[in-house]
Amino acid sequence: MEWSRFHRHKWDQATTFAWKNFSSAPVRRMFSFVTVLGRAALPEDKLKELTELTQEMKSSYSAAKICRYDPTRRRLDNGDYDYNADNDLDNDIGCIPTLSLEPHLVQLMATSRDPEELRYVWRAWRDAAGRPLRGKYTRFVELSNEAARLNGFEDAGDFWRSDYETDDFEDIIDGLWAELRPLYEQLHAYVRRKLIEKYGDTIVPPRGPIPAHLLGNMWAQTWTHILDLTVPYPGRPSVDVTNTLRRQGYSPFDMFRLSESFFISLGLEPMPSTFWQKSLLIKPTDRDVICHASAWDFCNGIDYRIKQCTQITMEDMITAHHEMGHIQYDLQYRNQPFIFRDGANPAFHEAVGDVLALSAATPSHLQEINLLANVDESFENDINFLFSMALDKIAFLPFGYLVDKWRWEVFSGEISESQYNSRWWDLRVNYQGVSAPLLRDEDDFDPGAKFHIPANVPYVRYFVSFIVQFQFHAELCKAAGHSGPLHRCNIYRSAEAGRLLRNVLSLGKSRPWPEALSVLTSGRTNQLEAGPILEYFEPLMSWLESQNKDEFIGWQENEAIVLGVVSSNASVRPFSAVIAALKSPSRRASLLSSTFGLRVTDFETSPVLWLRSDSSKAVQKDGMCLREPWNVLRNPTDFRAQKPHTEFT
Ligand code: D0W
Ligand code: ZN
Repeated sequence: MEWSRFHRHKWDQATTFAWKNFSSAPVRRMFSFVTVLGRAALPEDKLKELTELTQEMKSSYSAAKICRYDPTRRRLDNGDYDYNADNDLDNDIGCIPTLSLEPHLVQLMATSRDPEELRYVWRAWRDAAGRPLRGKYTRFVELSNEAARLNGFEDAGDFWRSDYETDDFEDIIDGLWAELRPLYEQLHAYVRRKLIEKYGDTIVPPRGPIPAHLLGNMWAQTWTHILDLTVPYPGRPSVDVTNTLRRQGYSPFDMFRLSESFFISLGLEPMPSTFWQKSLLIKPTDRDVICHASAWDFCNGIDYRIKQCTQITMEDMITAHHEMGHIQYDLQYRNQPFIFRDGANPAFHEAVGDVLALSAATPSHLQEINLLANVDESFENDINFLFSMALDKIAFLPFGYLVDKWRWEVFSGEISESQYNSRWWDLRVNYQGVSAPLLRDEDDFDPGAKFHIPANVPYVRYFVSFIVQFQFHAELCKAAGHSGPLHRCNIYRSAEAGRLLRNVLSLGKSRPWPEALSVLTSGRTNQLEAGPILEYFEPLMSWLESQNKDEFIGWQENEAIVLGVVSSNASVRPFSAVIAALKSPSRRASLLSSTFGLRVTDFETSPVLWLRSDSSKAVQKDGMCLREPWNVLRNPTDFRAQKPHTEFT
């Protein structure tokens, strides 16, 4: 509040200048940023409401817990869980929800291979985290739009997209996705076949979308945790070093030191001493904290921190690099004027740590730091490595795109409140080719079960980051004198690569991002390009195509399998959309007719059945540097100082 008054005061002052006529371009640029007020443009009561609403959604999400899976409960005659039983809450009787997303559910989704258990966890999380937020989100959308319009934007989505300073941003990312979709479809088809080998074609449809609970991740956003089920050439040294990290007794602290050493090897900045004193790297046991990893710039040139409930896994080791990349960027632009202390665009901020991790995760680097035994550079080992990278970098792309596609449409009103969930699933099916493993309806709010929705963090930055980080990788590799295939490049210890990266990062937001790209590429391009990521994965693309010769590429929505949902005695709440409920058209038709009283012909004409119900850094980032820096300083509980290292022994 105090901050927004201050911000508005600055804004009042700034707007009195005829700044558009100033001769100095950097100063004009400063004014163009300062004169956007954001949510502080709202009248005070609404500003308060919006701030509290976001806070409530975020803490509600972060506090969500579910019950342990109990295979003895609530089953139908056919052995299925009775998800649609009236007595939904029975599941909570005699059970205190104790499992939290981090670490329990993350780990369950990653390691369980029991489809019933996975489906239970998948559903319970959405019941606990998503559903309760629906009403709040509706109001949140209204207020966000109001704030955006007061700033002269069409709606909040328009406001968010303005971060990218280009008029045709949506066309650009649409074009990038079109270039990458063929690779995604090949990966999807291959993984689907492997899942059929594991779970059978009554659970995974050979020509349909993949059920979203089987991909090793709560949101099916990255698929690295099903590497064991899908690895191209089994019986070779695994490129997942989780076990080695544990065997070698790595602590969270060690993982961050490891990450730091990569930055230092490039001649970049070490973490300042306050970082090691004040970061929170282990989940505390005495209080609830927001476990979702984050990196913080306290904007005083001294205080930089990471908060991460670190587990000893390869995934968290990569995340450590990711978060430290944010801090490195913060450090690189700390001498810029206050208003330019930000990423060239939000995707650049997301890319820095990942760029280093592209090198750090190569088998040759993992050998160099003793996490992997000798791996020869055979074709099979290369494919295994590229495949594991694709489960991360390629699998993520459609999700990275659709989260904001959904929000943009919500903000613009194209998706109305009564369609929140069904339109979410339209996008999930169309872009990712995944389907809900059980009936969803408009009481559900599945988008809300993903952190960035309640926390109101824009998401398309990650989509763009996953593409631009390969542009960075290619250019830094060139600077490092790498020759040979791009996926084998490791820029460790390259002062030249470090210098180039520093040149780009130290600009902060002082120049429009195309100019930063120009610096990166020595003038070759100033555009986002899919070329480098496609080049990186080219050997895998060829391999997948040869493996998928007999596969159906893509997915048909009407082939989706939703198991254990429609039962003759199920009481079905009002819902707005069902995608083909059972696999066999005849069984489906008879069940639908017995359950819903629909005639079979309703179904035959359209295999996709739509039943309409009648009833039916951003905030945080700005919070630190631009909006409410004192807020956090007033509440230091999240960051209680921790004694480095001793906690780990
Ligand atoms: C910040 N943001 C948190 C956390 C969690 C990154 C995330 C996405 C993704 C796979 C004060 C403040 C910002 C940073 C800043 C956020 C993570 C794990 C990794 C997408 C998926 C992947 C990389 C990304 C997800 C982040 N600071 N990731 O807010 O300075 O702007 O801390 O949410 O490999 O869905 O998990 O981006 O660091
Ligand atoms: Zn990030």
